[in-house]
Amino acid sequence: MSNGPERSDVTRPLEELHPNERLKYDSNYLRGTIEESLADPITGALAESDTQLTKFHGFYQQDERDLRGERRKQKLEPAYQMMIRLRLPGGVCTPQQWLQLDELAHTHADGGLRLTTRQTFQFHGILKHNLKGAMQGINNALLDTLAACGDDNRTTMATVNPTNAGIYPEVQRHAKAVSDHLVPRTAAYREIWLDGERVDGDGDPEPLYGPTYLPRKFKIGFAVPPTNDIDVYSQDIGFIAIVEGGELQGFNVAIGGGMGRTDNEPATFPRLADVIGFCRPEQMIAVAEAILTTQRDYGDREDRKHARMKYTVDDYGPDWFRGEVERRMGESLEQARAFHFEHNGDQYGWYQDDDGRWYYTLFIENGRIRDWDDDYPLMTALREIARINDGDFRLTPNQNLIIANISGEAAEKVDELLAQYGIMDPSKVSALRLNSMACVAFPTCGMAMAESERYLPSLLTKLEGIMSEAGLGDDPIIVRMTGCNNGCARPYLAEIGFSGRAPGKYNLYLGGGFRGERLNKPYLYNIGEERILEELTPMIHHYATDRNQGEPFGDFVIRAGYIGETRAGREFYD
Ligand code: SRM
Ligand code: SF4
Repeated sequence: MSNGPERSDVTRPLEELHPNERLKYDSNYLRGTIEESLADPITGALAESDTQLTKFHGFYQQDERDLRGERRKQKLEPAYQMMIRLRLPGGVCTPQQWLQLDELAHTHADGGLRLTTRQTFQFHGILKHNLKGAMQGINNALLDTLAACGDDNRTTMATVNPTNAGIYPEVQRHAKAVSDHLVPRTAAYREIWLDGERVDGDGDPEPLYGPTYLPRKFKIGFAVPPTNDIDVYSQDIGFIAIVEGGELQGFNVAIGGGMGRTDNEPATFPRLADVIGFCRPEQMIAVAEAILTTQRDYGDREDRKHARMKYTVDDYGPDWFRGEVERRMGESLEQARAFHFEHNGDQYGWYQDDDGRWYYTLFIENGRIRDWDDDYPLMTALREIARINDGDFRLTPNQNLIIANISGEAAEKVDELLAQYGIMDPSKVSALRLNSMACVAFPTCGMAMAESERYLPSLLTKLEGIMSEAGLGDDPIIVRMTGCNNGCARPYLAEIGFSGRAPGKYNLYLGGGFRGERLNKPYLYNIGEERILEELTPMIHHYATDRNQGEPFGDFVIRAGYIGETRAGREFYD
């Protein structure tokens, strides 16, 4: 462990840093030439430099990859389209907002909605000329997209599990407060999308971030034990609620989690956050700000693959980091308090809280909402449920949806609508599938190397067959898949994880913890389905016969010697 860094990257000349630092600096607080790009009728694309800046505004330029080859043959430019992501602290919206987003999906996007692994909505397939209308529609729904992507604090996650109903409103309030506190202040967003008055030049537009924002993306999440649905150890900052006698005492503070890694680059690795202390609720924002500004000042701005806070924490050590945070706060963190997690999944079906309010957690496979066909009009069913106009809609960190906090009368109507539209009853879905997640990947994600969301369902059908042959039909094993190494479905925390290497080829990871408490480890690289099934079949049968009572699959494969235990991110490849 080092005694601490001697220099702060934020004070170094821009020429020595990654070109994105200059781009941010020169953008006039995220304006760049976005307005000119939007006005250019010749292309469906934005200027290259603007595609970096628009992330801070909440959208990505993509192209429809299924059409790439055909468009190339026809000598056409790629089928450019935008993906918009909302900033939705704690993943909650009203039924009215749901209806507005549903309508926007039809008028401005591809007609569907995507629930993400960070509890927010994405619209896909938005053409450039529809962008401004979509952004204004989101604003009319009293929602926004500012900092949903980019080198800033992204959407803040918070446990939505209904069994935490008592403490839920308070934790939600904290998640929203910290998100609002850390949101960029630049007026560029209002000017460009909401036709606001130009205000550049007045005062300091970004007192917290400065002109170059953060070295890299930054993520915060709030977990309420025993539920670790948000995978708190994968966050840059994880706040773990400590509840005693039904009262929120404060939060344990965990720093330096992250999933991203790059194949064949062992200097990059997933890492779990370290718990560095405890803070009272009224200190939480000051703690978050001190951590974020420490990363702002000491994070690596030269190498974006080493720029996440997990590397700053790993390089300088959690003790140094804690000291710096306390120095900035002018007070010490208290000693971390005891807590215990039981699982990181969702709890499906109906639940009634102590006040008699009802909750229904629906399984939304890989978060994709659309009217699939006449037999599965999921989007229509949810629209009808939203029209009941009671309670709220909560997006879970596992890409599912909770129709939350509704009366008994509304619950009956929800039940009728679910039956009328034939919406999947989670009690009829295997525990394996209910505990699975896949990222978007093809056809929209520019980084995808293999299918994920479009492939995992069929692989799971095969694994379900093996599970039931082994007599494990009702047992949960956490399976997660991504189309590349970036880790968007947090696959390095899965008991069985996959990341795409090439079409039809995946790395297979084993040994993640059932409670999101342990990273897995690469088992085999670059293998196809046949080999995946060949490897997993005997392992699953072995698990069925030799597991200890209550032993999760991830623990079993370590005990049985299939894979070593990963105790720290740096050991991921050992
Ligand atoms: Fe992600 C980049 C989708 C959660 C790590 N992620 C992307 C992009 C924007 C691809 C790109 O840069 O061009 C993907 C857009 C695909 C598309 O077509 O929609 C994308 N990420 C997603 C979502 C939609 C996956 C999903 O199926 O739900 C999730 C949106 C979350 C949100 O609402 O904000 C999503 N991404 C995550 C998570 C999980 C989390 O945050 O809990 C991670 C791992 C945690 C972490 O950050 O360490 C994650 N995404 C990445 C990375 C790797 C970051 C790194 O540190 O190396 C990238 C690539 C990058 O940043 O360079 C990335
Ligand atoms: Fe795209 Fe890779 Fe993220 Fe999947 S993991 S959405 S393929 S960046």
